[in-house]
Amino acid sequence: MSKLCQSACKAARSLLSATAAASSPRTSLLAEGRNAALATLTNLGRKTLPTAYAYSYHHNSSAAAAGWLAAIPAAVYVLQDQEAHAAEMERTFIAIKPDGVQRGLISEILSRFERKGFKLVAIKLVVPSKEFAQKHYHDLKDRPFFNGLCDFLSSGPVLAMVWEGEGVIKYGRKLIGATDPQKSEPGTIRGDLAVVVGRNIIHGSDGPETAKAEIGLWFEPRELVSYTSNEEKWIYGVN
Ligand code: DAT
Ligand code: MG
Repeated sequence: MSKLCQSACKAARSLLSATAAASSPRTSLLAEGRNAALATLTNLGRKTLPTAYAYSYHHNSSAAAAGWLAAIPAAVYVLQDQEAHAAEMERTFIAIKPDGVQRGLISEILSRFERKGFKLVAIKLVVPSKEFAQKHYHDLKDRPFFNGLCDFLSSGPVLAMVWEGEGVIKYGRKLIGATDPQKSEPGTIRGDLAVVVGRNIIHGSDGPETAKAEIGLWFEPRELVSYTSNEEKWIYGVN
C-alpha cells in the first residue's frame, strides 16, 4: 500500500473511531460517502485527481476538501470490507495442463468455473521447468509415473490460476471430475473433455493445505488480486 494510502487510512480510522464514539449515525455517513469512496480509492491507486474533484478543487477548494474528508472513512470502510470478505473466502489452485492448452480448451474450462459463480483472482501462462513440476507433484515422487508426469507438465504452456469462492476447493474438484477420465462422470471437465489419465487436461488442489501450498508455489502474493465482483450480491445471500 502506498504511503499516501496508508496515511489516508490512518486518518480515516481515527475519524471512524471518533465518529463511533460520538455515536452519530456512522452508517448513513458511510452510505453517503460510498460513491465518493470508490472515487477516492481509484484516485489513491492512480495518484491523479478524478475530473469531478479537480473541477470542484478549482471552484471551491474548501468544499472539495470537505468532500475528500467525507470520502476517506467510507473509502477505508469499503477497503476493509473487501479485505475482510476476501480474507474469509476460500481459494484454490487450478491449472490447465499442456494438453488442455494445446487442445484449445482454455475458454471452455474457464467458463465452467466462471458460470458456476467462482471468481478468478490470479491467472498466468507459464512453462514450468522440470524441477518446478517435481516440486508441484512432490507427494507423488514414489509413484512409477512420477518422472513422465513431470516431463509432461513441463513440456509446454500451463495456464495457472487461483479461483475464489465458498467451497471452491471441494467443488472445484467436482467440476474437474475423477483423476481417470474413464471414471469421470459426464458433465465434468475430465468426463467431457479427456480420455486417459496421462492426459487429463487439468489440475485442482485436493484440500485446504495443498491449496495454500500450491498457490504459494505458483504465485507471488502480489499476483493475487482482491476485488469485489459486481455479481457477488447475486451469487451469495441468506434468506
Ligand atoms: P488428481 O490430478 O486428480 O489430483 P493425483 O494427484 O492422484 O490426481 O495425480 C496427479 C496426476 O498424476 C494426475 O492428474 C494424472 C497423473 N496420474 C495419476 N495416477 C496416474 C496413473 N495411474 N498413471 C499415470 N498417470 C497418473
Ligand atoms: Mg492431486
